[in-house]
Amino acid sequence: MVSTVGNYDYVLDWEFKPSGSIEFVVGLTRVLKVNAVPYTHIDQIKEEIYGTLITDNAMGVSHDHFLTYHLDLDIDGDANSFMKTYLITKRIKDKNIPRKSYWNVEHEIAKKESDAKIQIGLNPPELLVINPNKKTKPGNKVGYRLVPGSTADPLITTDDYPQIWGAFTNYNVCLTPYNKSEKWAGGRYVDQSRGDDTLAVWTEKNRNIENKDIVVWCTMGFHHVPCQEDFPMMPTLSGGFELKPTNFFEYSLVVKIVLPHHLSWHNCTK
Ligand SMILES: [Cu+2]
Repeated sequence: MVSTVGNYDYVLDWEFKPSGSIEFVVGLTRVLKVNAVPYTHIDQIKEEIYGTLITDNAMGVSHDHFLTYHLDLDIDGDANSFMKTYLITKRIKDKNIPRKSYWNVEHEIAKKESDAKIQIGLNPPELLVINPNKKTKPGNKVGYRLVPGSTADPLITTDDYPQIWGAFTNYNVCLTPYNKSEKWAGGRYVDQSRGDDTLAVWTEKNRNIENKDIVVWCTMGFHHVPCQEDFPMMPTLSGGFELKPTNFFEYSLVVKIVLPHHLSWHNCTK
């Protein structure tokens, strides 16, 4: 699928993998937006400019791209929960053990919308949507893990008007209970609004999201400092994220076990 916003084409694609994962990919391409400037060489520039001089009299403007996916997941039914799995470093206190530390996992179920606002950062928890009412044979709750790929945090301040309109980018992942009227993360009219109809405003209601029909909002971001190779036609800049089965299937889907036919070995006595 290709959708065009401004000068760009956004090529949106997704694919089921043999492992049971679902991969989402976005590619950005086409004509770079440029501003006319009087310069033909960077030595002539004595003021602050807001991009890169990419050819004579043309500046590629520094800018952002943010894309939010509205993922109305139903993992083996519509009553789901959002679980954060933290990887925790632990000290070993027993002096008789030569090792000093290990790590283990701690799970936390998000009860309210405020528990599920995620800024990925350097050491994020694993993010899963589980069905707390359905279990596998060993007793694990069935789930799919969201593996964010291209994330970016906004670089302008939260009191700046573009960021009030674009406040859905304040977090890389948000959760809401399903609501038919909440479909567009930036609201229906975006820059013609006062930012009062966005994902950021909806989540301030702090509704219960445990064991409910929930929606995952996954926001991808790209900060784009143009370079000469982007002009005039930009090579594709791509990123994506993945939904990965996690205790959803009873075994690995990439292992295909073929039962052997009966064999008789001439030199075998049994
Ligand atoms: Cu761009």
